[in-house]
Amino acid sequence: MIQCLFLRMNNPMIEFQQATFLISAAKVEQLPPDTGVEVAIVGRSNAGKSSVLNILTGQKQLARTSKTPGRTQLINLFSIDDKRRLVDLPGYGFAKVAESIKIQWQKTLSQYLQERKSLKGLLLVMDCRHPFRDTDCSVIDWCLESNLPCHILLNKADKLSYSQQKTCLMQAEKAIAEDNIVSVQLFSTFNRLGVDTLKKHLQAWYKI
Ligand SMILES: Nc1nc2c(ncn2[C@@H]2O[C@H](COP(=O)(O)OP(=O)(O)OP(=O)(O)O)[C@@H](O)[C@H]2O)c(=O)[nH]1
Ligand SMILES: [Mg+2]
Repeated sequence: MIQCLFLRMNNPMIEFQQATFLISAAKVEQLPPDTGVEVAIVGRSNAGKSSVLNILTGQKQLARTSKTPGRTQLINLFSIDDKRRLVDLPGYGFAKVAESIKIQWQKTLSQYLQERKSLKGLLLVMDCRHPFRDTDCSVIDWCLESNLPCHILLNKADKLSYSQQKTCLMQAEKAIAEDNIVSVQLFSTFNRLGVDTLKKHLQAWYKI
């Protein structure tokens, strides 16, 4: 009991619903000081990254969502408290973006991933109907090489039947050979499938 209390004092429940918008940055140089703990949401364009942030914080319009891929074009930061932040990153793999913007964005993304010391984990959002596309796999490989925890959300699970969901999860677990660095779960921002599991996962990452 005493041990339990001690653990809770050192790792208080994260109040995701208190999240507020902090800043939109076009470049890594514009980000706030690199202190505390940051968790970033990455994934292909239209996978549902901004929707994940909204469902997690219980605020429908905190991050802008859209049916048009490529909606999030800046690094959007949200503050949960004075030491913890969530980051909504622009999606990759959107074909209609001009080549020059794609190259610039890739540079910014890799600079952010490589240099940001407060980045303690990545939430990799995939559409469960089209998982593990090229850049997704590069992100996972990079996490393994850099020892950065990566938690995969197989989003839009509401589009699959129960048995399809089971198969999808099983195949994903096989593909990543789940270990301490990479983990995976089913998710749906439409019916809140997996929200509690995700919160528990983040609770560990946000421990200071
Ligand atoms: N069916 C279903 N649709 C979803 C789910 N999550 C998001 N969507 C829809 O997918 C579309 C894209 O969602 P966003 O959250 O804007 O996706 P994003 O990854 O932030 O997109 P970009 O910012 O363009 O990279 C929207 O129409 C959402 O309503 C889900 O769990 N199920
Ligand atoms: Mg978005």
